[in-house]
Amino acid sequence: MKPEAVGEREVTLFQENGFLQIPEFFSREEISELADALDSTVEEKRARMLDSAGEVPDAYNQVFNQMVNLWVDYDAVRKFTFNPKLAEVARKISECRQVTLYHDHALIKPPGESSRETNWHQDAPYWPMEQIGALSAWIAVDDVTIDNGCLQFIPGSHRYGRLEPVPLATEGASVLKMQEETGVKEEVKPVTMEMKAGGVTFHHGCTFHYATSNRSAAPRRAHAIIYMPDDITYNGRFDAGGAKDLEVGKPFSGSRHPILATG
Ligand SMILES: O=C(O)CCC(=O)C(=O)O
Repeated sequence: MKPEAVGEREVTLFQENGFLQIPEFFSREEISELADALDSTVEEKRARMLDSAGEVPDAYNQVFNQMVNLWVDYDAVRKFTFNPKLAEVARKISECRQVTLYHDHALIKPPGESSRETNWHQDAPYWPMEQIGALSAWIAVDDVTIDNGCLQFIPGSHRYGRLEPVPLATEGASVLKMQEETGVKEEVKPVTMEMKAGGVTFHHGCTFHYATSNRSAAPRRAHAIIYMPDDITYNGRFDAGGAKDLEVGKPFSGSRHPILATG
């Protein structure tokens, strides 16, 4: 589907389900450019991070290797993070005037025996935002299937609002289990987002989502961008976008949080 064709039907789907899939958003040529960019930048950034901050816990790396804010240092990735069509779809489906970047991140799920599932979770509990409403675009850089860890969503789960964070490095932790323990009977009908490289899914920050471990022989590469609709303000917690000058209660702004689309 061409991004320009996103209209009322897709807006309604996103508002009702909390996610939207757009196959073939990027062409084969575009996605191989992003794949090359991720391959080189992720390695270089990892080496720099290890020098300055030490190792990320193994359990977390078995879920995925996450590289945040690649756009800041790498123009080849920035081109995708700032892609105006992607940002415009995020703006349209979240029905807002403009969207601002929170951060981008490469999410590489390693293959093999030690690969681990991405626990059922919501994103919003990890973000330093007063309001909910922020959303992610998740770009499949490889073909993704149930075997290598495509995303799965629970339709309508964004209506539960923001719950407690789920530890992603703890095996078996799950927002679904948490819901059960508090007496909420969730009708669990996950929808599986298999797609070819170049496809994109958008999900609301409160939508329950999950990915199996990567049982293939190659890494599962994805690049995700988090967008904040206009009314989102900073709540004072750690800003993974890297801004040092945000004011509590004020909208995210400044060079680390550029506006990516305006209606
Ligand atoms: O890539 C994954 O396995 C999980 C991605 C995710 O949780 C997200 O983009 O919010």
